[in-house]
Amino acid sequence: MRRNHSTTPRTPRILGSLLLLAAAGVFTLGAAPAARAAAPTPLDQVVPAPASAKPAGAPYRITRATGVHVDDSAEVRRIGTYLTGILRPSTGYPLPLTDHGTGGIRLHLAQGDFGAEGYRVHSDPAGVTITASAPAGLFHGVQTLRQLLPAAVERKTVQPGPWQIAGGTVEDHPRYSYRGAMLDVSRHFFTVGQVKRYIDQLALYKINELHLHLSDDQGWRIAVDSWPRLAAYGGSTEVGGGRGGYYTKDQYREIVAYAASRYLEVVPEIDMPGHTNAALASYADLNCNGVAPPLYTGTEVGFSSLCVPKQVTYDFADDVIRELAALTPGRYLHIGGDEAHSTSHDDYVTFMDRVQPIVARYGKTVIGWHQLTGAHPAEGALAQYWGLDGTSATEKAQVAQAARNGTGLILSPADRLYLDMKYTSSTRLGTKWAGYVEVQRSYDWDPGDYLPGAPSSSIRGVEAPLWSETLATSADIEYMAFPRLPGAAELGWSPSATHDWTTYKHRLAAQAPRWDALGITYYRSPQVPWPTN
Ligand code: TNX
Repeated sequence: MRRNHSTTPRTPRILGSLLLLAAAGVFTLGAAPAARAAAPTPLDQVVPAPASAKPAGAPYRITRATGVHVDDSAEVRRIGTYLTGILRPSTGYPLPLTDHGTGGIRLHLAQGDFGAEGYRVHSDPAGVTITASAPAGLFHGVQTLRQLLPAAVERKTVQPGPWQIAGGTVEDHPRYSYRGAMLDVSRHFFTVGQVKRYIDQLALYKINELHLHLSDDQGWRIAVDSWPRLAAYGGSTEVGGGRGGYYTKDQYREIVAYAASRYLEVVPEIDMPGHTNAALASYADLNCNGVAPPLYTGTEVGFSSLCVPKQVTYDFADDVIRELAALTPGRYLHIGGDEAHSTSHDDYVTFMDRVQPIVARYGKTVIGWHQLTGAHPAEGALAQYWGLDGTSATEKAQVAQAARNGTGLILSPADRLYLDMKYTSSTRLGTKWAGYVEVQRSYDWDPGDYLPGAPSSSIRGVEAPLWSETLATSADIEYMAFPRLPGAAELGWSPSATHDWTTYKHRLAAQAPRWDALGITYYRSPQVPWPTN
């Protein structure tokens, strides 16, 4: 009591000050988050990190009066339409698209030092201008603009705003020209709609190559007119015995066109000479013993091989590659070449020596999994490295030697970038043959000095493959891809000087509300400081 007595006289003064502070908004819980939400996203808080971000002056604010001004060009107008397609539903503003006018949002092609994919975003109170020397650069600039706006911009119904873009200038261009993601549509088939959904997610992080693994033991997924049973029969199942499926040529063209509208090149893969049970089951003649095996719905690898001595094998390869090349505006055709455990080494070399020239004959550049470096990679071919820390020094040296001889490399280390690896022992989906790959491990390495002895000029970029033995839905795809995919994108795009896990994890965390708004399922890794509301 006595103690209480002695403090009593002070209480009213303290209470009074507390009330004053509260009135000033300092302790009012509702006011502080609202004030934070209104601050525009700093220019450098984008994934992948931009090459340069210089804040300056006051922000631009998109309002009901804002217009979107595009150059008088069909392609720039299309990018403007894409942008207004994102902004109109959530802002509720009309955002008219015009090929004249000043202020507001402007997309502009100009001569300059931007390269094929670089861009500049300049923002001040009068407007935001995205400038690039090629449409792909404008498109990437639009992705940056998206990320500088509040996450609610991604929603499909009218949101409160305000819609501010921090003042200053972002100047940006990619570190590597090849920034890929692979989707295995063979082990489980994914529909055109599911592939488009993934394409949209890739575009948000400036990925520019979509590698489609179109054939494997468990399913053939692309119509080939000259060998119709490949799709009709070989495509009729998948891992676990589901119905499978395949793309008609028109559906495949639709995927290619949709990817192109998001500035992604599609890299089709027909995996050969192993991983071919679906083809061998469809045509008895392709088998050395002339007997077609049954369709396969398990997950073992390495048991199938095309028949290397038979001429029909090369007639088949020629037909398939010709028809696929005709569907492919892109530069590359991936011929697989991994895990050919049922093909002798000599046969493997013979096969690759005969098939690579077919790819060239139809105007495409070969990509193969890195086992191709154990044969004779064609001039200009790229090898996709999918080894891991534990890969033997001999195998790494073979890849590095090929790189010194001119073979370009795409890096997909399985213990870093395989999106199908489980995050931890309790991840429900995925596999673990390359170990568990948490978000930090996936991000924390440098493609530039990764493979000993490979010249840095041989590194064309990175790719994050997603194998689908355990994945059947878009939610499954997303749970494995997010949050690792944005890290892969950053490895491919951002200068190594910006590469830093301790700052990246905060930028990554800030993407989560955007994924929520887009309905993207993701793994809430304990390594990432996710926002709590
Ligand atoms: C290895 S990576 C494979 C695939 C599997 C994958 C599962 C590569 C070139 N071959 O056949 O789907 O592991 O992670």
